[in-house]
Amino acid sequence: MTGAQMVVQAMKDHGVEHLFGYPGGAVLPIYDVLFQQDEVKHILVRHEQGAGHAAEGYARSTGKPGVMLVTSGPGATNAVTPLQDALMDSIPLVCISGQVPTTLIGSDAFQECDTVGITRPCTKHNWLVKDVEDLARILHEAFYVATSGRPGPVVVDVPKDVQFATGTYTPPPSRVVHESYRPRLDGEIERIRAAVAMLAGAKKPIIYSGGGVINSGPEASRLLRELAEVTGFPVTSTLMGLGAYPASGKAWLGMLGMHGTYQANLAMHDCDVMLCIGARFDDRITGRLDAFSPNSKKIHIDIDPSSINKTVHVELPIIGDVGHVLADMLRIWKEEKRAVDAEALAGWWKRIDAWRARNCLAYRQDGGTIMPQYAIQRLYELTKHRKTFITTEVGQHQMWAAQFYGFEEPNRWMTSGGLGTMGYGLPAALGVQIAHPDALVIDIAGDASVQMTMQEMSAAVQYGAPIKIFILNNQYMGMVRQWQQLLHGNRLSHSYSEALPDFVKLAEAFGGVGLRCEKPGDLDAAIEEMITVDRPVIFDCCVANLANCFPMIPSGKAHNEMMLPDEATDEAVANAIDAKGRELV
Ligand SMILES: Cc1cc2nc3c(=O)[nH]c(=O)nc-3n(C[C@H](O)[C@H](O)[C@H](O)COP(=O)(O)OP(=O)(O)OC[C@H]3O[C@@H](n4cnc5c(N)ncnc54)[C@H](O)[C@@H]3O)c2cc1C
Ligand SMILES: Cc1ncc(C[n+]2csc(CCOP(=O)(O)OP(=O)(O)O)c2C)c(N)n1
Repeated sequence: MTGAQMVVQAMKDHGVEHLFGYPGGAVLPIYDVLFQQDEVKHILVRHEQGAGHAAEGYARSTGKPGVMLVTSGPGATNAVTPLQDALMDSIPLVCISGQVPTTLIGSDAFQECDTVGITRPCTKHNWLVKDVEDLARILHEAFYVATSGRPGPVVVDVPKDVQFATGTYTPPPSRVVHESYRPRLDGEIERIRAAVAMLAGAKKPIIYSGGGVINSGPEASRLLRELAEVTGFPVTSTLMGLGAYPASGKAWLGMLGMHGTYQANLAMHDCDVMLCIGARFDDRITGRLDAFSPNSKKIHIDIDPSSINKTVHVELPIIGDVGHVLADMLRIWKEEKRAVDAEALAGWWKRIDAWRARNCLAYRQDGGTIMPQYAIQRLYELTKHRKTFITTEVGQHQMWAAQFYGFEEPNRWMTSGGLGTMGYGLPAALGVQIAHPDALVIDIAGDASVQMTMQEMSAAVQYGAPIKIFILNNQYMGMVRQWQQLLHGNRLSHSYSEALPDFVKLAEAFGGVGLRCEKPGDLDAAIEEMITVDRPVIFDCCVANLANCFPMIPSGKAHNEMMLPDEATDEAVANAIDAKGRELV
């Protein structure tokens, strides 16, 4: 086989049905092989960043690896953002890049860049293939590394002469045993036993779950629900873990962290035993580290040993896969006939309910302007009975989506958490829709973010992917404006979205459908119309310009120093002045 044929054969052997890519000189041999087969379907994006985010959406919504193909030089450098995004959010991504011929490497050849050098810090692992005889082994290893243990992105850089060369293709081994990389799945039983004892003795427990539960697969979510049921413990989750425990579940406290709920953050602050499941104590969660949950003993289940004690010291680490560890934990709980301290737990729930009564997500929908929170609530009510997937861009809309859209199942929520990449949501929606052609796929967007990868509307139209881009249009980089208002003396430096395009006309120019809604009373009908249109839609939802997203823990502050809606500085909002000296109301 030629190297190019091996690349495509390996994809088939690893069950790849869709590939997101963009051609160029250094990958033409691979494109030629793709042309001559129809098992692997190639989705032509409009920018390599779009290929990466589409592959991420595809991966997150299916549990399978996302695959992308890019050319050398600018193709590879355009892939850097999604690679780093996937690294931070633990998404399995296999990126095949073309490279200049081996004889030209290092000569400043046309479209040459040091792809392995550039992508080394933003991949879990990467390879430059110098000999066609190594190619099959490396491709199989790449799929293994991307999908096993803590998932992540990998790059296989294939010079053009290696794509033309012929060699022997070996199919993937039935079981990969890697010399040095062997992630541990089962947790140490004695530690799990100790964790069970700690949980049974808890008086003010909390379950803090994260993206690792989603990564582990649907069985892990089922076990999390069972653990919450068996113990009656309250559950909160990070942004990345939403849906693993249902938003309608009786133990649900809402998301925690910077824009998390009052009850979730105060319960984290005051708990005596914290069970962290597949989460990584991110700084949006901990706030001021020395004030983070000062009186609790912490148990941390994580597949990646480097996540343990990275920022927060834990008393009881358990290294292993969430699904495996929770199965053992529940088995031991039952075998040992463990029971919770019911009286203490009832008292703890009473306190939590008092915090909940603070109604921290309250907002007022009166007057003729659509409040962004109301728009998400209506979107949720009108789509919750369907098979709906939500992606987002980055900003206030992302946080309102996390707060007001109720996720009942895992793998339905795709957002850029770690890197916070504006421009993620539209291509991610394309990837999700390609994987789930019959589902309703909505990108909850901001007017600024959506312009970063808007060109992928063209790909959506080409592939008949009827994604819905639901823009909360506040004419601002709202999240930036919010920080400027609250933390930078109200100086709104360059956060006003000047010269916005007419999103309705833009949708039409792409061959999609454009809808606009300006009044709360028209919202339901407009959303219904968006849902029923079987084409890509851009929905321009004009919302209150100066609404802020609360609760908010300003960075570097402690959980109990949260800002709540009615404590917001109304004066600051009223006296806002933008970079051009305009007064804003
Ligand atoms: C504007 C903005 C605001 C934000 N505000 C918030 C906020 O208010 N609240 C919030 O929660 N986040 C917020 N985030 C997201 C935040 O930055 C982090 O991305 C997020 O908190 C990390 O989630 P996580 O801890 O679940 O970790 P992930 O990044 O999902 O990492 C998963 C962890 O689980 C482990 N793991 C992976 N697979 C397995 C497995 N199979 N078994 C066991 N362990 C596994 C990994 O090793 C890792 O440690 C915000 C982001 C943005 C852009
Ligand atoms: C690529 C990139 N550049 C800059 C930022 C910093 N940033 C975070 S939120 C935000 C504003 C987002 O505005 P918009 O998309 O309109 O959403 P809103 O906050 O108004 O809902 C910016 C600039 C980022 N996250 N990503």
